[in-house]
Amino acid sequence: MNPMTTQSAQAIKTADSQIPAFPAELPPLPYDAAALQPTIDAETMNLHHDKHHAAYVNKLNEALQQNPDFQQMSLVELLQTLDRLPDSIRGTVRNNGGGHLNHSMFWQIMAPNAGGEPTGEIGEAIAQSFGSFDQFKQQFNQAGIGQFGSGWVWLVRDPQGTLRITTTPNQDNPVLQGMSPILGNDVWEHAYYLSYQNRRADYLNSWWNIVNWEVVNQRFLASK
Ligand code: MN3
Repeated sequence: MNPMTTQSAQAIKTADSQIPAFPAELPPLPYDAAALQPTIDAETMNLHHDKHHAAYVNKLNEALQQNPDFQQMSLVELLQTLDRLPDSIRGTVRNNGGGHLNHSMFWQIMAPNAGGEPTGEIGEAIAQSFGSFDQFKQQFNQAGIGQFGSGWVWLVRDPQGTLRITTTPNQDNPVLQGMSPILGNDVWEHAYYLSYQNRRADYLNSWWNIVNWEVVNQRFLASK
């Protein structure tokens, strides 16, 4: 048993624990593709959801099709026990299972007519942990800018219950490190390039205008 096994097998509390690994299903967007304009344009939303997320779902299903032993697990469980998977599908499951989990959260934590100051318990927790919402945003945006290449920037709850800002490469989800994702922004170029080109910082800054704090607060409560 390698040292990662003990850590990765530790059950974590997360709002995403009900998402099945198999069959993976593409959840519909909870709003119109144009609803998040001007922060995210409709073409980006359509490509991002209908092509990118759909591809993660399809590739995850293909990988698990021939591996019935892993079809009954939740997606979070599966990603927390990657070391049990056959070598032939481990990388595919990590990338596409992570992609499916990440994007399933992403659509939900955004909404039209949203943004503003965080409300509920998460608002208090952010102020307590980071000094203020503005300081939190600055640190989060800096981390997003600093993520080299494709990846995600996150607000997570660590196993000790502390709120932290982290980044992950590719489609890795914080559950791989035993952390519970509260909120995450996609900094792959496919998330912003049509409207923002290379200006990732502008995208990160604008994104706060569409964050659905009600859902983020529910995710925070579910992580406790
Ligand atoms: Mn994406």
